Amino acid sequence: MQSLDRVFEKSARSLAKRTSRRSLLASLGQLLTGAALLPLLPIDRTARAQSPAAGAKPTADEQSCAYWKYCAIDGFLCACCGGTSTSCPPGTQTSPITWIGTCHNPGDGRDYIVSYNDCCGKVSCGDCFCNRNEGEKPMYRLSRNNDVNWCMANTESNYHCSVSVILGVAEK
Ligand code: ABN
Repeated sequence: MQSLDRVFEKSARSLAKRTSRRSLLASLGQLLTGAALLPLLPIDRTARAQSPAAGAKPTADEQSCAYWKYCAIDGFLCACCGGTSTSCPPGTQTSPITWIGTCHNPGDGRDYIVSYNDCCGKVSCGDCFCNRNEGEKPMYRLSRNNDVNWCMANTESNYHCSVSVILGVAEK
């Protein structure tokens, strides 16, 4: 047992010699910042916006442009086009790149990070056009503008409609 204690003591002392408190705090800070920013990275979130489950029916809220989670959307609501607010209509593919917004849910008083994926591969749906654009900036700030066809990265680049997928709670 004593030898085990000695091994741990030795390795702890050697680690303490190699790292300062400041560098430890800096690494911890980097780790926390990285974890907080992870949901905002332009990573493939298509898994969250796949085809609707068999028999899935959109609610009246999902078909209304006034629904809180559509606060930053620009496009046709997939819930009116054969899909739901979170799933693309059958025969379309989800765009892997998206526009991200933050919407306030009056139901629980919290802000949520929402991803607006486009559904691609069919001509424009044409129903329930919804253009709310909260947080959008003019075209000269491309990454902050949502008037973009996110199907451009798909093999079928025709735009059909948009879904809105909640990614998480926005920390204040
Ligand atoms: N993201 C919706 C969209 C698609 C095509 C053109 C403008 C906006």
